[in-house]
This record gives sequence, structure tokens and C-alpha cells, in this order.
Amino acid sequence: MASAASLRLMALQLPAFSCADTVPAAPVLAVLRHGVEGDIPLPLLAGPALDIWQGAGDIRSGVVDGVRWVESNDSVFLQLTIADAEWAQDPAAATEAAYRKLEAARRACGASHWWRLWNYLGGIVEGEGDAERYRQFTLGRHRAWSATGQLEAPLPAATAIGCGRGLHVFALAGRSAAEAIENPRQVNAWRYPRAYGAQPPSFARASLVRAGDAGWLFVSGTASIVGHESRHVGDAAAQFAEARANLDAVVAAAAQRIGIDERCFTARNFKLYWSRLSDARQHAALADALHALAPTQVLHGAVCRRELAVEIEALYALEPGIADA
Ligand code: 3EB
Repeated sequence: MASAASLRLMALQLPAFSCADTVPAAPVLAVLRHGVEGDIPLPLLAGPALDIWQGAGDIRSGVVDGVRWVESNDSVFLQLTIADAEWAQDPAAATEAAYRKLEAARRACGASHWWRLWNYLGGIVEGEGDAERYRQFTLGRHRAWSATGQLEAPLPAATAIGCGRGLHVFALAGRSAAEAIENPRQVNAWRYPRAYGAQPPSFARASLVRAGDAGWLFVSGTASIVGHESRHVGDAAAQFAEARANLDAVVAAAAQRIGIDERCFTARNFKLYWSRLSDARQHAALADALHALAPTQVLHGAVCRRELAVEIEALYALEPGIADA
């Protein structure tokens, strides 16, 4: 007879993901439009306009303290936008308040674990030294999560990319825990040295959510960083190659963690962020290489270190049996 725990595992249903150009008719966890006027507020240079997260059961939704939530079965999608007036005035305070609200909304939904967060920060590299908006964001997130106990939990995967105005946060959370995966080629972000800010960034290189044999591997925004240092400064194509090497290393680390062949992970989506439009145009062929593997959105959005030209995030499906086929 199956134990209560294994029954629980079998009953767990993960949300489904797809990319499209038209809004689906069925109720969904989230439809995210990429584009300056869209949810992901960045110029979309190539690729499908929409990300769609489809729940496995009945949909319920609401708003608490400005946080919009949509829930289905064991997962919830949350969104919060902070107006530019609040964000630009004091990015650390605005981020801390935003993350406390997100934390409360997640708990209210009964989702005990963060799976994946996306952050789009207006003017991400404005300000000097510790006053830089990204570092202030990092500080605010750290304060909120240290106050709520979240820093003791495994950190989720995340993206932090620059946009025009405001702070835009999107998140997936669930009833089941995600496993935090790190990259042996990189210093864990939460151990970055003091030179990068008063508190280190609170994210894992990837999070792996499993339900029975299936799963999602959410890979964080991944750049040309080895150890904790930016590499190939001034060479966007070499930065792209280094970012891809880091992506591959994260996937290999995830496979090793659970003792499977890395070919069991199938790419389902890439987002390629270029800090400068000129690099995006000059290196359009690099995006094609990703698009050959999975639907890829090419976006104009600044990476959080001025010297970094490019960042790649990825979503992989865990599909056991593929490697033996
Ligand atoms: C890096 O590796 C690049 O602060 O949430 C990538 C992904 C980066 C997420 C975050 C930052 C974040 O440090 C920057």
C-alpha cells in the first residue's frame, strides 16, 4: 500500500508552460505579455509575445495588499508592481515593503515555498556604489527575507533585469519545496563578497520542483560571471558563450543532484536579455542558436552590472526516460 507521503506526491500536479502569440480561452494561472506596454515591460526584439502558465485544476484568484494572486491546485502565481514614484524615491525601502507583501500573500495562499521570482527594476544601474538601485534592491530583499525567516529556507531561482520605470515582481510558489541548485563554476550569489553590496543577492542559480517523475528546472538569470567576477568585458559574443557555459553547468549540477542523466532536462524557454540594442542587433545569430532548442524571447533589458552585456534565463522540463530512448 502506498504511504500517505507517496500518495501526496502522486497527487501533486505541476502547472504547464507554453509560449504563444494569442491569449488562450481557458482560465490560466498567468498570461505574461512581453513588450514595453506589457507585463514584462521590455522591448521584445524577437520571439513569442506571451508566456502562459496553465494550472491543473480549478482557478481561484484575488488581490491582497496590492499583490495579485492566481491559484490552482498546488501552485500560485503572484504579481506586484510598485509605482516609479515609490521605487525611485527609496529603492531599498520600496523593495523591502514589496517583498514583505509578497511573503504575506504567498503564505495566505497556503503556498509554503517560493519556486521562482522575476524582478524588473526601473533604472537598475542608476546611482553609485552602494546607492545603486540594484544594490538597494538586493538590500531590501535581504531585509524582508531575513525578517520573515525566508533566508533560512532554500533560496529560489530569480532574475533581476533593468526596465524603464517602477519595480515589477512576478513569482511562482507552491505547496511543495523546490531544491536549490548552485553552479560549481560560480560563487553562490548569497556568498558574494562585500564589494557587490551591503548584503549579498538572495537567489539560487536554479530551483528544481519535482512531482513524481516530472518536474521544472527554473534557471536564474545567468551571465558571464566566473567565481564572482565579470568575464569578457567588452566582448558581448564571448559573454554570451560564457553565460551558456554557466547554464550548461547549472543543468549538469541539477542532474547530478538527483542522480539522472542531464539529457532528461528538455529546454522549454529561454529569455535572452541584451543590455544594449546595438549588441542585440549585431549578435542576432546567437539568439537563433537558443531558438533552435526552445522558444526564445529576445529582450532589451539591462543586466545589473554595467560591464555585463547579456544574460540568459531558462526553463527546462524534467522528462525521465528521454535519455534511455
Ligand atoms: C549574477 O549572477 C547576475 O539579484 O535576483 C542574476 C539573477 C543576477 C538574479 C538577483 C541577479 C539576480 O549575479 C545578476
